[in-house]
Amino acid sequence: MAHDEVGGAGLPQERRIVTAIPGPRSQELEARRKRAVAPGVASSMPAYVVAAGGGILRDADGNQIVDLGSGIAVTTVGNANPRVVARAQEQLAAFTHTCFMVNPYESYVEVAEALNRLTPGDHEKRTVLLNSGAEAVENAVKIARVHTRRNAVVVFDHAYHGRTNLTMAMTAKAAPYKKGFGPFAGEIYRAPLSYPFRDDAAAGTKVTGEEAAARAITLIDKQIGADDVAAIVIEPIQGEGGFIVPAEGFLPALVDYARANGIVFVADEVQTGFARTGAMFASEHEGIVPDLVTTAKGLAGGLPLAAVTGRAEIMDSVGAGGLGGTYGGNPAAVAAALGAIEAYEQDRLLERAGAIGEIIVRRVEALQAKHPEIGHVRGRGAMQAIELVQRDTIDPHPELAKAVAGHAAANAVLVLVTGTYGNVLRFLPPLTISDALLEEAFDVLEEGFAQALG
Ligand code: PLZ
Repeated sequence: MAHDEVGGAGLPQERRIVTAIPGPRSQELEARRKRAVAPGVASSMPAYVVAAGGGILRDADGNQIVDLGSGIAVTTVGNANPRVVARAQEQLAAFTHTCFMVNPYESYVEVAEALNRLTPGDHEKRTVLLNSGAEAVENAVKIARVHTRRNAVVVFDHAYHGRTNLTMAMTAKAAPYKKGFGPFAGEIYRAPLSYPFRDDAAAGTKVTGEEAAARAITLIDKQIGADDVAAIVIEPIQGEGGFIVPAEGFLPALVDYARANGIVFVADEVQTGFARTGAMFASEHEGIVPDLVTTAKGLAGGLPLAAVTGRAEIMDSVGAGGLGGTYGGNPAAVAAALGAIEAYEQDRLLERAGAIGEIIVRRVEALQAKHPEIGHVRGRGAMQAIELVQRDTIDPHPELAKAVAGHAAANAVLVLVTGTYGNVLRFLPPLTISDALLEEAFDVLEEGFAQALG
């Protein structure tokens, strides 16, 4: 392998366009994929990756793509981060699996201890390890139901919690996540979110977080009854929904309501967790202390691992054997998590997320001054997005999002489109991206806007 094909920290940090993207080798692979892989699994950018690290994805044709997606908020510590790779490799050579439910191992306990220490609140906590974000959310609901002996679960407009049967019911958007996949799990109730951009436009005035919370709480009281609610589950900043940051005060009001009514408050930090927002967890920005926190994505630097962490008295409600799964807390994944956690704590990544956020906001605000189609700039730290609208309205402009993302992809910049209306471009690079690459990526996006809007 040539030196510059080595991934991780060794990959040269430059954007390179060697062929059209996707190039001939990627196209060949794409043709094979069409015959072999179920079409239900789609890819944003069909450039096949051979190595990645820093802020770069290198494809099978030698193109080097600037990564503004982090594999959807996973490679926050950088792809193939040396701390992650070294720990996982060492573990793989020692043993690959025992099943924690058969024979335990220390590294699982260490990750649980770290999560208990790092998640918001200094109360006594326990953790269970799982494989995916959806599985973590499912388990949080199981735990809340056993603890409260209640059934109802409150979720929000624009929410994303996963693709399994229970979490599909909790996810808001029908196509492509739910359409045709029912019947869905029962006892899931959807409340209105605080969505400042659209709330304020609809009301013609600023809707406060407290007002938005009152709207949700009225619905819960009138349509479910607080006494029947096991859990309120919410992403502190919605991810797939379009990086929607609720108005200040919304989350604290919901937490107060949950606490006053014996409802378990679950923060789904699967996408927001681990330094992404400039704090270890997004809940911290509003000083809320959730009863349970679900994590995954950034937790293990790319290996599949997820967790539910929460108050000991809630977690202890489930008896032995009630939680688990064959692979939950797999040895290689927990070793990787220990490497990733070490990186979060020792490589000043919280600070880096803040600095990346400042660059992104500066660039997109300059763009917004030129293009009023950028209706809203929002986010925290290295989790930023722009919502695109038809000029002088709040009508979504998904075609513009697609055109700009398409221009970026053709020019070796990966940017992910999201949001209920498909009109949000989100920027969530690995925290190991250089300032120079980030600026260059925004030069490309700027061209994309100029080209699409003339
Ligand atoms: N909760 C808040 O963001 C995963 C999904 C992409 P899994 N988001 C990306 C897609 O199209 O499948 C997510 C999330 C929040 C839960 C999940 C689910 O996590 O690890 O994908 O199951």
